[in-house]
Amino acid sequence: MERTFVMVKPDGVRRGLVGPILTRFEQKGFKLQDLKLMMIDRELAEQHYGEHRERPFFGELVSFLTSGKVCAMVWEGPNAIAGARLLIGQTNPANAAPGTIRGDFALEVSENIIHGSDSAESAGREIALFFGDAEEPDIPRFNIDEID
Ligand code: RTP
Ligand code: MG
Repeated sequence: MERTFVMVKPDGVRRGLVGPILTRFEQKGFKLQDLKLMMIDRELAEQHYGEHRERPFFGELVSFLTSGKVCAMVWEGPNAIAGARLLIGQTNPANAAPGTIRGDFALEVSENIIHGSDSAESAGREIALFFGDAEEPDIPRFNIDEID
């Protein structure tokens, strides 16, 4: 069993695509482990996309990511990291196959709707970055892992 971090970017939230995206992941069979709608500050956006710091589009990417609410999620299932990337499709929506999220809902690389972790190392890092230590929730709640 594997966990991955997925995030609907501000363009996806603005366009009302959270529902259709949740549906695709649920229909595939992945299990939703955590979810929150949130604003990202500049520091979190820069940390999240730290590997692209030297790329020419980095400033634009960070501005875009902080331009509105995102929907951060953790999904679980066999091969969840690669499986989520298959549902998401190629980085540039112009090359993304129909049937994938980017292939069906987006036109341009700068507004490509959704993020998915690209490796086990990224997934662990990104889940910690966005959801912190699951053992210490900031709001008292039932332990969701004990509910089927
Ligand atoms: P993501 O991290 O958002 O899931 O996307 P990805 O793995 O498919 O692609 P990555 O190489 O990690 O790029 C991160 C985001 O940067 C923007 N980008 N712009 N203008 C460009 O050539 C360009 N290349 C990448 C995209 O928004 C991409 O999602
Ligand atoms: Mg990436």
